[in-house]
Parts: sequence; C-alpha cells; structure tokens
Amino acid sequence: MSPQFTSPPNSDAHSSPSSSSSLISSASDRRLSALVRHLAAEESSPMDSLSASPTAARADSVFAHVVQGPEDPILGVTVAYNKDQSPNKVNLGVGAYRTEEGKPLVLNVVRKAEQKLVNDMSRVKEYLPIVGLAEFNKLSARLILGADSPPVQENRVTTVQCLSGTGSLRVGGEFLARHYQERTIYIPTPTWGNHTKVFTLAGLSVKNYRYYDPATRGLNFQGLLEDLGSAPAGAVVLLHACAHNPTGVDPTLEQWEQIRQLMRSRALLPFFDSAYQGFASGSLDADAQSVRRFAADGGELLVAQSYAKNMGLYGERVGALSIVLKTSEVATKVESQLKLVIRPMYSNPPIHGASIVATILKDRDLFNEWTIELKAMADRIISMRHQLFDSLRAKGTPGDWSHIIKQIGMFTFTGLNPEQVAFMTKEYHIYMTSDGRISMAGLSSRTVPHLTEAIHAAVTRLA
Ligand code: PLA
Repeated sequence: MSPQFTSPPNSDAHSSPSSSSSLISSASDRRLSALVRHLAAEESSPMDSLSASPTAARADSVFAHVVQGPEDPILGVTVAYNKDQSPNKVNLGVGAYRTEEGKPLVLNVVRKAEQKLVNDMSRVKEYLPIVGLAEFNKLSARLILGADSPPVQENRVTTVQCLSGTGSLRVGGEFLARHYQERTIYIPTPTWGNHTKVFTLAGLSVKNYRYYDPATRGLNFQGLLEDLGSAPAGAVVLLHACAHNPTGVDPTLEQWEQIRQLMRSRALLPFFDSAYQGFASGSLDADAQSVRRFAADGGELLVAQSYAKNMGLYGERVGALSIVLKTSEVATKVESQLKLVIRPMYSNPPIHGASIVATILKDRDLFNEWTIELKAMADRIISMRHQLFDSLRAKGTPGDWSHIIKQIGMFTFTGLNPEQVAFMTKEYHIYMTSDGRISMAGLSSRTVPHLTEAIHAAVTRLA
C-alpha cells in the first residue's frame, strides 16, 4: 500500500482528543507527543534507528537520538527528481501546472495585479488582522459559494484568510477539535496523503469511507453511501469539492444530490476541500456546484479554498476557510474562536498573495482575464489526457486506458502498481507518486511519447 494512504497512525491513542487544545492536559499532551514521534519516524528503516542510537559516535548532540524522517510521499518525488541528472527526466509527481514548454507559469493577470500593487505608493507592509484581508475574505466566500447564495446574502458566513489550502484545513480541523461535539472526521479512500496527518494533528480522529473502485476505475458509490450511512450522527465528512485527488473521479450532480440528502438526514457535517476550483472543467461555477448545493439548503458546512492551482500562486500560500452557519450571531462567535486558533499558531497571515487575489477578484476586467487563462490551463490538461490516451492506443499498449479521458482535474490515477512506477523512474526517469498517480499538468506534447514508451514497457514487462 502506498504510504500516503495509510490509516491514521495509532488511532487508538487519538480517538478521544482533548476537549480544548488551549487546556491540553498532560495526558493528552503525552498522546500528542507520541503521535508526533510516530509521524516523524513513519517509514524510517531499522537502519535509521541503529545509526542514531545514543551509543553511536556522534552522541554528543542533545539531538543525537533523532531518527532520519521519511521524505513526504508527494513533495519527496520532486526532491528525487531534482537529484536526477538525466536530460530526459520528467516530473509528474506534485500537482504543479507546467506550460507546453515544461515551464512553471505565472499568469499574465497575476503579473498585472502585482504591477498595480507595486505602483500603489499608498500601500504599506503593516500586519494584517488575525483573520486576514477583509476584502479578500468577502470575495473568496462569494467565489466559492456564489455571490447570490443565501448564506452570503444573509451574512451568516465567516471567512478567515489562511495559509493556502493546507492551512485552511488545519485551522478548520483545530476549530472542530475544540468546539464541535463529534470529533471524528471521515475521509475518502484514497485521498490526498496529507489529509490524515493534518486532521490527526489538529486533534480529530480520522476514519475512512469507501470512494474509489479499482475494478471499474470509477466511483464506488454504493460503498460511499453505505459508509456514510453508518457513520455516527454528527460526524464530519471531508469531501473533495471537485477534481478528486488522487483519483480524478468525481460524483455526478445526481450523485452529489443523493450524498447531500443522506448527509443532511444523518446530520453529518460537510467539510469541503476546494483546491481545484476552475481546474476540473475550466469553469469556476461548474466546479463549485457540489459546495453550492449544500450551501443552498440552509445547513451548515466548512470549506477550505486554495488559490495555489487556479491562480498559480503555489508559493504565495493564499487560501481561505469559510464556515457557513445558521445565523449571523453564531457566525460572529465562531469567528471570534477562529481568531483564538490562529493567533498562537502564526498570529496573522501574509499580505502579498491575498492582495493579488483581491485585486483580481474585485476588478471585472482582471477577473474576466483570469477566467480565460484558467480555462486555457484546464483545456491544456484535458488535451494532454487525449494525447496520452491516443498515444497508448496507437502503440497497442495492453489494457483499457479510457479512464485517462474519463477522469477529471489535475491527475490521472493510472492503475500502475508501485513496482511499475519504480521501473519507470529507474529506466525512464519519469517521476510520479508510488500509487500510480500522474500529474497531467506536468505533461506536454513533447513528453507524451516518452511517457507512452515507459508505460508500455512497464505494463508489458511487469504485468
Ligand atoms: N487539498 C488537496 C486535495 C490537494 O490536492 C492539495 C495540494 C491541497 C489541499 C493543498 O494545497 P495548498 O496548501 O498548496 O493550497 N496537493 C498537491 C500538492 C498539488 C501537495 O501535495 O502539497 C499534490 O500534488 O497533491
């Protein structure tokens, strides 16, 4: 099994996190440090602990006992890629958009917004409030929920600017661990590898629900309904808003409607992870449909947004957590508690990325320009799917590869096994996560033939 899909480490020890992280008891403190140690040592080999034993020669450091931690299953792929000297190397690991020339892309509209910011001499570098840039927050809630959505109109959403999607998930997780009565979160199998760690360390107990069916390379809808149907009332459920990572398999709108009805009938609390709005279909509105349906029914929800992919602001770390509530009074109180989560964590968020986003979202022309550039990125990814599919077919590579064109978003879940992946990396210098996920955004017309050769060889030699 791929390392990023491991079930919660030592879940017994974390099934009942402390009721308030601000009042961590020594018992839960010990549980937390045990967990941190467990995560740090995860996947390390016995050799690591031997070489780091206190009797080793370098035992003079007070940290001599520290074992070598594993590389991250996704970001570690880039580390390995950077070390490879081959001119033919291709990085299809991390989900980062590349142009046809294989270069990172800074959107034109981002350049324009940055120029505007630089030219505005009235701008200063003061601290932002704990919750971040007010206009960014307001515009972000509108972007995901829809400007005319009832919670936005009725002022019963609270939004805080966070450190991209990951930071938004973490702040949401910490808030739930402190203030929500049911501290279990259900995440899909499989899911983005960081979910388990983010929520476990936030103090939630992580369980899984069935999502992907390897036999059909599609959604295991029956399994999903059964698992959510038997989750305890009130449990939190993590849902990928669109472009499910790593599988590229999304429910249809009809299936979303069934999921919504089931979840609302069992009082399950939705926590949407929206890391790819606009990247799945090329349309910001179409990709927000799942969230908007839940937002329109009067019920409560959380949503974590990231601008890493859809605005290409990976390193700016700009995102938002919105919580939709029943009344504006509750929203005000919830916001006051989110501030108490954020202040001791990083005090307040950075100003630059959020200013870029706000500049684009509030200006009609810039906004339109953004949607065009976003659609071009989504379209290039979709065209890569067709090129790869056609190329494998033309080569006569054994297997049904239609899932490449059926799946959606940044990734294709190829179905290649870890052995085949290792072979492709060793022999063809193609870097991807061991679960067989490839980032379609990292592929170009130039690299499709090389990838085809590699997949063909892997499938025919290592069946
Ligand atoms: N949620 C999902 C589902 C994601 O795929 C990612 C990023 C994030 C949240 C976090 O993004 P952010 O914090 O940068 O906004 N997943 C990437 C990168 C693209 C990563 O693993 O960090 C991936 O390759 O899976």
